[in-house]
Amino acid sequence: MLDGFTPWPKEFADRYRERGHWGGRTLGSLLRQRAAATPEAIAVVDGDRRWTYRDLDERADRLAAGLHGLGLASGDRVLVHLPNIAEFLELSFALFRLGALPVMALPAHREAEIGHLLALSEAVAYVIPDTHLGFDHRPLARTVGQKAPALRHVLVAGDPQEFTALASLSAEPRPLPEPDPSDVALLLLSGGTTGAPKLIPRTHDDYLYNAAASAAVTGLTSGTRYLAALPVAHNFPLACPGLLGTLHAGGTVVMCPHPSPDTAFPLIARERVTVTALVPSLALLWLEAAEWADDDLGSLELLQVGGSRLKAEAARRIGPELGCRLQQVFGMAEGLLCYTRLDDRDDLVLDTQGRPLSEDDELRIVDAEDHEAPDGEVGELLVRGPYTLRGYYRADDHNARAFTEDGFYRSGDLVRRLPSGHLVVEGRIKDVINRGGEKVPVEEVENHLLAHPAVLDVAVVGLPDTRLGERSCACVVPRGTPPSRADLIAHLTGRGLAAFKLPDEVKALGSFPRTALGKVDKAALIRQVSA
Ligand code: OOB
Repeated sequence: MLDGFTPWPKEFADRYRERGHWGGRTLGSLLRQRAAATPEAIAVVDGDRRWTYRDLDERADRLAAGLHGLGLASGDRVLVHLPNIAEFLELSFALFRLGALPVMALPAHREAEIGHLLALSEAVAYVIPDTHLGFDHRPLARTVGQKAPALRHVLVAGDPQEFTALASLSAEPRPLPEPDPSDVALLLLSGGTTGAPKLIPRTHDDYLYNAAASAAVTGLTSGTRYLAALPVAHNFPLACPGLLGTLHAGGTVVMCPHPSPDTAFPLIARERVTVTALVPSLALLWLEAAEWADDDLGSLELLQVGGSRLKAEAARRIGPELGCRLQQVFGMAEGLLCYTRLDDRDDLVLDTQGRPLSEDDELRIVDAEDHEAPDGEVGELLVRGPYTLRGYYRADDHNARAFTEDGFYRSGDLVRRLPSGHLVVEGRIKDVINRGGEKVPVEEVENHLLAHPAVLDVAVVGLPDTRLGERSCACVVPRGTPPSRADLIAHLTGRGLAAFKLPDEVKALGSFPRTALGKVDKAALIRQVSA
């Protein structure tokens, strides 16, 4: 068992097996079985390349053999820093079969994050593209490589220069021992918007369940054509249900190099995409673009939106303007996933962030003293279950704070539960501005501001203030002429908002700083507007 991994206690593991959640299969076998069932079906489309299930299966075997020949072994970590290209799947399955663990870095990561991840994981190999969206990854590999004593190989998808070409590693398949399904299969990154990312161990058993159960609630079939628009190393497009869920269902993954409408819309039309996943800011951008774009989006049946709170104003526009159904997803790389269901009433789909995926997800909603909050009240969400971690990788001190004694993960999310079991995410523990003692609920103010015709996107932040402690600042990306503060105040007052919730300041910006996944980076935004 991987050192630095916290397994589930035996009685929980036994229960998850008895209940059929953990099937005792590896992620590598998922592809093996699909390739046996429908070898000629298209598994992945990347530009002009179309790989069948047989192609992908064989490529994964050949690469696994090549990596083995290079000296990579079960339990080794490999930092994967690839964009949305077919090689991502080939490599991931090769590593799953070898029992080596991909560490899923995001394309936007640079020297600080990559250096940190190499040190924390002690990865023996680092896999990069030659260039991606104008950024040459080889100089980055040179720089970080000097400070990573455990690193032995830099593997490059494309022109390797002095490094090793990924394509050169293809070798005659060799028998490899099957990894233990209860052992760690990959390491995901925590999605916090502050601090250095932590590593989240996900086992074959738990991640396969994550993908398969997600594919079921999302209604994926062999006819599914999933557009991978968000960076595929992230949990949402990777397994919620994403790439792995689509392959599990026997569908086709369409790799999208960039999530902008210019790139995504023509691909949706050409490949007859049926489902995709976006973060709210991108969903807004797609809504804007759909007004003038003439690409045929008629094949799109379902748009999943998650990662941060989708404001009701935006949620309402998705059905009519994109011509597809909306599914809200509230998830975390740590595990728990909540989905609105395909047959949920409209008000639940528009106004909630869904209900837990598994009947064995155990949720507690607690007040500041860890006491159960009264029914329907907002509190912090604590969770444990068949696909929620019991500890971050190599993080004993942090784990002592991030988990309760009995193994619940403290999500830091403030939620409220409806009688139907659906959750409404009201913010983060810290996403409240304390304005001289009055608590300004950030999400609520943002939602009202978004309804203003001149507001394309908005983020409300607290800035240090000598008098109030914190004052509120509404950062606005305008649609056309920026609205004045007086405009917005009149709008908010007109909607009946309490005076203390009115922004003390308004700043118009061209765009917001974003995290690697595309969430608004509020820490960076605060630095930017207070500079
Ligand atoms: C997803 O995963 P992470 O790990 O990048 O971020 C998790 C955090 C959650 O704890 C919550 O604070 C926030 O992102 N979040 C949402 C949300 N979905 C995630 N907040 C409000 N509304 C939502 N719908 O972001 C992620 C992982 C799997 C599927 C979907 C998203």
